[in-house]
Amino acid sequence: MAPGAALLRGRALVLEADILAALESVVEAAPFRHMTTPGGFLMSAAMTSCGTAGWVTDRTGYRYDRCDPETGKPWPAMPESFRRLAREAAADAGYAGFATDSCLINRYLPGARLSLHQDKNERDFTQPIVSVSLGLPATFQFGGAKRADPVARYPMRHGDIAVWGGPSRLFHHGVLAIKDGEHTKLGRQRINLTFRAAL
Ligand code: MD6
Ligand code: FE
Repeated sequence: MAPGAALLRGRALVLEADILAALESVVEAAPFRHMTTPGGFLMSAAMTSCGTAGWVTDRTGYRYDRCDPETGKPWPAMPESFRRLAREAAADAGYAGFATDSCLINRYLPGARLSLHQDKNERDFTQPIVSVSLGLPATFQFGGAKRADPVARYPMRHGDIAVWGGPSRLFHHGVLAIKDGEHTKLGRQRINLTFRAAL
């Protein structure tokens, strides 16, 4: 995709059953919610997290928090299958020893999107981002260091994993509006797992 970035087609499928079962228990403990951006907009993707830290946004800004603001309790623990998939995919992309402490889980219903942004709330930019696509297909946008840089589009299907780090760690990325459809395992939604080393 770019220097330091790789697209691993179907890479999550080896752990598919474990990942889908673990996803269900995480979402039961910390349900999806629509969060508000600092600018006051409701995000069209619903989110939750697991791991030591969860990504949150509200009127005061974007940050990582050890507790779910909805419950005041720690986020659900990172399932072992999640941790393993993130570590193995990162290694495949050239980032051995990726130790994730945070998985942001996004749920996109048809029509939901994510505008072009950088992931820059993490403490350690030497660690990559590992992004797992599940369910309905999506078009992933991957640009450059500057917002105005040219943007390439990649179709992301169930089981595909994008990894970006090193020279592309702070590159802009986003997701175009999800088209309606029905996925055999996940129904009418796209789920994205984004693993980070946050704290
Ligand atoms: C995706 N998600 O859903 C990529 N980044 O394919 C993200 O890049 C992302 O959903 C930061 C915060 C929330 C996100
Ligand atoms: Fe992002």
